[in-house]
Amino acid sequence: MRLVGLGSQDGDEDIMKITGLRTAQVEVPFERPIRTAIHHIAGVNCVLLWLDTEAGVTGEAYMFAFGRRRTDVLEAMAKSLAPVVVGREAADIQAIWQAMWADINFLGHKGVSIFALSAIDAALWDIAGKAQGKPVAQLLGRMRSKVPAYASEGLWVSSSIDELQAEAKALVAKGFRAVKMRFGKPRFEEDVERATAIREAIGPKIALMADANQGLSVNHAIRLGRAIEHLNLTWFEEPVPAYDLDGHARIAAALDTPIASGETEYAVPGFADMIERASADILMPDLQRVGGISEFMKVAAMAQAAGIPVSPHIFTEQSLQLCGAIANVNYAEHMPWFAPLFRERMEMDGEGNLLIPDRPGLGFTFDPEAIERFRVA
Ligand code: SMN
Ligand code: MG
Repeated sequence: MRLVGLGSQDGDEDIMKITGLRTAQVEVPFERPIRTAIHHIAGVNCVLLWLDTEAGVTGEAYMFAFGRRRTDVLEAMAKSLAPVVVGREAADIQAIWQAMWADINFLGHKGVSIFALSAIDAALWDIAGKAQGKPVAQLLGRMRSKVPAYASEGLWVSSSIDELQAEAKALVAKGFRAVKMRFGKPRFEEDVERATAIREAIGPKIALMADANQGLSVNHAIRLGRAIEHLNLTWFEEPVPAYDLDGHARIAAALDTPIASGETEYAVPGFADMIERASADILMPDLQRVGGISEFMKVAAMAQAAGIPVSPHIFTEQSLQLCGAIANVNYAEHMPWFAPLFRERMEMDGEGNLLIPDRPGLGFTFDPEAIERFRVA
């Protein structure tokens, strides 16, 4: 096998052509259904994506959504990009990214088209790492070997106050030093009560975040935010609809608690707008909406220039490589929903940090048995 270089070191000779793009759909059920301010969900549907190369190195990535109808659309979008990608040199990641960006212009640079572009970009970085036998974090330039993690797998709107306290304590007992709850009860006083109960259960030293999943109005969010300032939340996430950047900015200006947002934003132009309008104190790019590994690094650099930390939204396994390379990361989000798909397991140290794998590529590979078990026809 020839190693792929970051340019063709042997002149113009192609060294590793992409020979095919394959997809499969899987559905991974939750142990029990959950509720946020805007979701009622029982599992995640994923489109797994493989890019094959002539050298036999395969890049892997995935997209996800809630429900099969949506993943059908994502899968079709990814397949529509195959002609732009197949036949090209796998190391030409930036060139392929730009070709995809140009190709999706008619559908637009937000939404489904970016999901597919993002997964292909992530698979290309996986190929680059696997071909060189290096983790993606090392290709990007390593910053750290572990990252503080917050537990995102519990504290849903569907839990009672007793359940919230028990869940929060269980997460701390598992080793987390930070936990995220969800807001979204109709009366803001109820969310105050729930946050107070969790703070009481975990004590003052464990970090507490809260996510309203775009479910509130600006006034509701400001009232709620003022009533919980003393609980010392690490952040208050997506208080209002993600597109309401001015609403976010008004809330951020009114509160001392940092406002986090960005999981529903797309690519450099979207994040440039967020930064320009001071709509968040913390940016949370999501690997499948930001434009893959390549665009994530650009957004992180823009945030760094503006003095803003970033915290990757879910995609925990793959985003660990980004956490390994981005200076201004504050926390990784620990979400175990997708763990059953992979052969490798996420690992924590004894101090609430996730370890950044130093396996080649993105460091997590699809488990063929799991794919068969979860496959949807
Ligand atoms: C969230 C939303 C949708 C899917 C997973 C998680 C939530 C979060 O907003 O930030 O964890
Ligand atoms: Mg969120």
